[in-house]
Amino acid sequence: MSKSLSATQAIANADLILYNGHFMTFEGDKPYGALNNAFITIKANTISYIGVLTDNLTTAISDSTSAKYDLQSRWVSPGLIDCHTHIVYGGNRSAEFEMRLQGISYEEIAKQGGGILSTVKATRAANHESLINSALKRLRHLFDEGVTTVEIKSGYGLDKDSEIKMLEVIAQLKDQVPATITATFLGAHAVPPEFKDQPDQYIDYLIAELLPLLKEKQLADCVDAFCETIGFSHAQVKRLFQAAQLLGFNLKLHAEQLSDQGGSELAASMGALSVDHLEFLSDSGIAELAERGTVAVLLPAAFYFLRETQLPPIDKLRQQKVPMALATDCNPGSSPCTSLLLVLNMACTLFRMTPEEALLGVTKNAAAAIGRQESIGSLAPNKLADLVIWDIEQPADLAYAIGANPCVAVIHQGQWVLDKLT
Ligand code: DI6
Ligand code: FE
Repeated sequence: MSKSLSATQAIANADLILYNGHFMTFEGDKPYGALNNAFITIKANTISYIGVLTDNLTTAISDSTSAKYDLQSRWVSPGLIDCHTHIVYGGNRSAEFEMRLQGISYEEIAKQGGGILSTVKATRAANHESLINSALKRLRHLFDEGVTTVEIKSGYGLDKDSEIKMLEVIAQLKDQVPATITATFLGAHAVPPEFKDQPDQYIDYLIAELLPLLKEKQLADCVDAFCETIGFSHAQVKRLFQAAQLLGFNLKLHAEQLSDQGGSELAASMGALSVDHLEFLSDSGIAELAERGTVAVLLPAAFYFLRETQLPPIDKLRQQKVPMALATDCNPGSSPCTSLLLVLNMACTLFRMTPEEALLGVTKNAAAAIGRQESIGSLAPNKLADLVIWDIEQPADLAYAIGANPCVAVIHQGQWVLDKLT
């Protein structure tokens, strides 16, 4: 880590200076970590300084030959982070949506071989190119709203070749998008037809055939699973996680979405980065998350789309100071959502989170949910320069408006990747 520069040194050495704006830093004790009438300097891909403007510094900025951008009192936030998506998949599930509108439940559709398994069929049949193209269309919506980091899970292949194909697609996307992508292996998303009624044998297969290969090819950062009656049991997840941990993978878990399986306690006790969904999280689960500092990732768009009624225990998570993150869960079955700004509004409206909690959930806490809190998620010297410029009057506007997109410009690792002003 480089040592911190003085303001005047940083201004003199900067590649880019944004000044005359307000910053949500998510550092320090103020709400949103707000810094008013401030500036930020960027050197290469990194923030070199952020601070309040004084007359002397304003003069230093106007004297400097660095590239400059007058924010004209706009707000700047860290690049938004969507820390839980299944954005790579084949096919389309709107017919299933229509079935649900006729009264057939998500679980019933899954039991009949629809649901996740219908996307598995379509994803297995799709080639790399078509998976990349359909994912890019969805990713563009996220980027257009200021998302600079996206976690993407596999889990619609469920055999060696197709899971590898999905992870290769995710790796290829990394080179094609103006954002950071992280990859998570979700082989234990559903039991594939080849292992029907043999979930233990499928877990054995994942442990023996897939995990070592993924390690060797470096195709995944994290290992995830779906711990649920229609997914995998506590014991099966534990076996998979033990093997994954031995190979050095970070852990995440879909837990307590439709019932309480004790998955959160298991994952937290094993040091998982996050547990996700959590509508049925128990008090002992909350205590374990608090003790381990595990991030609770809440997915209000899935809650909304499945018309769930059991709310995640937000008050208790808040009281126990469990870090809460938010994500789109973008997937074809339970959350066909490509708007992280809409998720902010849903988190406030449906879950009664505050706008500040919601914004922390897509910045600082989302960074922790993917193990990147050292480099992204807040605005501070030595962090990567991932920034969004917003045309808003105050930070809460981002969670308040429905269907608005006040994103004006985006910088990813020091580079302008979107600029709607020019
Ligand atoms: N929980 C979800 O909400 C998604 N996966 C999971 O484990 C749904 C995936 C799908 O229906 O395709
Ligand atoms: Fe999910």
